[in-house]
Amino acid sequence: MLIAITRGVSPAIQNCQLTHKERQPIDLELSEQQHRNYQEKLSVLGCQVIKLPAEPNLPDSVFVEDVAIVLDEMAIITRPGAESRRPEITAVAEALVPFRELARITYPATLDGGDVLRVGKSVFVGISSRTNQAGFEQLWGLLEPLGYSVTPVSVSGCLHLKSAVTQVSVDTLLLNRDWIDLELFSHLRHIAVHPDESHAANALLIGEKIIYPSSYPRTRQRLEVDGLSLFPIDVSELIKAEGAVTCCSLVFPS
Ligand code: CIR
Repeated sequence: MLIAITRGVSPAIQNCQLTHKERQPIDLELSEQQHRNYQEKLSVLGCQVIKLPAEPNLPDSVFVEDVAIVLDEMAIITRPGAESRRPEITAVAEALVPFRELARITYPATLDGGDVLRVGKSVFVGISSRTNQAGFEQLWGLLEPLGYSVTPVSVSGCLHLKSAVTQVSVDTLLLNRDWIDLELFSHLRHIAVHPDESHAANALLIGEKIIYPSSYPRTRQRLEVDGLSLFPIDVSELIKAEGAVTCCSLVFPS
């Protein structure tokens, strides 16, 4: 059984962190509806969805991916790079206690889960405006003894590593070549985002199905031509908050 931890959209989402996007009005009701649709998709794809309550004082707290990394062996509670996001860890850590032993990233390290891409036993860690070298080193210290290879990846031009590259099948990555050094991923197949859709590399793989934003039809076509099975979803309001589909859940086997 797969578990998916999610958290409701904060009524304060309008005050979210933004790094590469201009602030635009976010329709709260619509964002809540889109988020419910997202939870529904997770459920249809076989996840038991845990729905944490919205946090009125934590604008970015719907983006639970950034506060934990869940592996078979343990869950690692991060220390998010944006100070305003650090209180987000409390409720997610509590929700993870029944499932995993917890480890923690601590000062002076910063690490956002959006910067951590795991492909089998290979873990890639974006060094970004949110994740620092100490964050990489602490994660390496936890995972290397468990047999993972842990590789730093320089991220520029986008918020997180997973804004630039995500996994769409057991051996295939979806990526934006302008934001990522292809060399590091040369052992895997690649599908590039359509040049008109720079933000289209964030896809959420659940088993062999992909939850994918409907905002990127040209890249979607590339994925479908490759034989991949897509579940499109409108997350336009969450995209305005610089989020996408991986960031709204933590999915892991129970
Ligand atoms: C932030 O800047 O932290 C949020 N507004 C967006 C976080 C999105 N997280 C993710 O893609 N993993």
